[in-house]
Amino acid sequence: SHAPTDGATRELREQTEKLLQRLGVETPPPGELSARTPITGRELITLRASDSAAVDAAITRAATAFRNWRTVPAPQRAAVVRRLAALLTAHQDELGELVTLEAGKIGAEARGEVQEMIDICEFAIGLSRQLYGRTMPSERPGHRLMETWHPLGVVGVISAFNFPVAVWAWNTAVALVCGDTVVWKPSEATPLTALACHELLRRAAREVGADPEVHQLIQGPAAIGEQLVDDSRVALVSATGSVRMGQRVAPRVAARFGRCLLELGGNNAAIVTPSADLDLTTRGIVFAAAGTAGQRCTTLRRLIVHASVAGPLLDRISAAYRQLRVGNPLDEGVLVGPLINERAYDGMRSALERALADGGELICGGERLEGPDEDAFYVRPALVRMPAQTAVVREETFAPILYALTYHDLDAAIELHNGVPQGLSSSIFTRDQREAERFLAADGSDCGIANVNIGTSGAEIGGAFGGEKQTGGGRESGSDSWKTYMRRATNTVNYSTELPLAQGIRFE
Ligand code: UN1
Repeated sequence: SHAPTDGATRELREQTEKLLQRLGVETPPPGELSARTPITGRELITLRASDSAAVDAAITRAATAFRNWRTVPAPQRAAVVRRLAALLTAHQDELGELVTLEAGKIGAEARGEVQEMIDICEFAIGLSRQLYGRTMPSERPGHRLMETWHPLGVVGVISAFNFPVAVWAWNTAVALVCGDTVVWKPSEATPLTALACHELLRRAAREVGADPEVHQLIQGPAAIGEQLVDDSRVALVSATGSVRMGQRVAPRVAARFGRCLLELGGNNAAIVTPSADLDLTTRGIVFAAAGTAGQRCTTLRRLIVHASVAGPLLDRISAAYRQLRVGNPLDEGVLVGPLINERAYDGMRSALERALADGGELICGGERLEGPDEDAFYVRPALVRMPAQTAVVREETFAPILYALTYHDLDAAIELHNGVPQGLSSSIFTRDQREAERFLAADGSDCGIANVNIGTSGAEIGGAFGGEKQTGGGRESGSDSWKTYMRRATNTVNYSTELPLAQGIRFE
């Protein structure tokens, strides 16, 4: 009988409706799209998917809004983002709770995700006065040579379930101050947090007298996103998700000479050297590998540990794993919530089977826990010692599996580290400066993010976020990622009465 879960789901439904109301979202009309909670695996509410005409209309509205938005001075555009930050601050707990309900994140991480949104808003507000172009010395007298950054156009944002709101904010806060308008296609698994963000942003725009049409939301399956990918009015497609998704998106955007920003899979590793502080290392590893139930693109998936410290380190990690509370993310003290759905669980199970068939030794975890319902998937994070970096280790399995490999020589460790198709995040734990610097050098980690004495996940918004190889090469969030959201013009201005030609050419 499903009676207990039905009761639990009913409560979660009521909680969801209350949260949506408090976030200013009207209950959407029912439809074919199912908003579920991984806490019980059951449906919360249904809503309508956008059809092809609705997607087209959304792109049209965004393209129309762009014509005016691009002429609004950037510091004035920032007013919308400033107001959004205020609304997010006021609603941090409510939006965080909705993230917990929809994505299954524990409260601290869900609130942290909203914090990341507020942080990127602040970054974007400051950025609005720093969209700097350079001035270069002209080779000609009486001439000025400079570059100007202009708004790019409509940005299509495709985001994933695991960071349902922060990744949207990275893109949207920056795109808006850059003078772009946005059409957002969130993950099918997280339509409600998307509704809430959309509503907060439109409210922010209205409250500061800006055009709310600068942001459009479309909801539904992958085909909806594909329409965005193929529409030549969408100047930039910023897509976060699997390598497979990126492989579908990139050639299609390239075929129409659009711009892509891809943030795809990671298969992040940490090298632990003999001098590492094992207490600090253990804490860093446990958060990075087991946090968010292993469902971050920055999750630590591979451990490359010096043979001399492998025993004590793996002991410490497995002791910590045994203490981890796995369960309902709404409960105080729980550190690991559910997997998003059954497919994620199947992926984990089959990866573990393959790892064991390859000669892997399961040190701890990996088992499914008794959840509130057969539709909910709670697992204990797994630690597996591998004899070699086999095919399954080189793949990204979006679940909490940490593969441990040993090494004797740092060069070989770096080879192993880089010997996967993905290149997002990486860490070295060491107290030896030579080893740390080697890891960060040109012949060290080949990832977009390389850390020393901290884990692979939990990056701050101030740095550029993204990675190399199959991770897709894009950079979002801080640093100079804004340049991807703008177009550059090189300007030569002649303020003399002569017309000297470059390269000393005479044409008379
Ligand atoms: C993601 O998993 O897609 O660095 C983004 C982190 C977070 C962002 C992760 N700040 O783990």
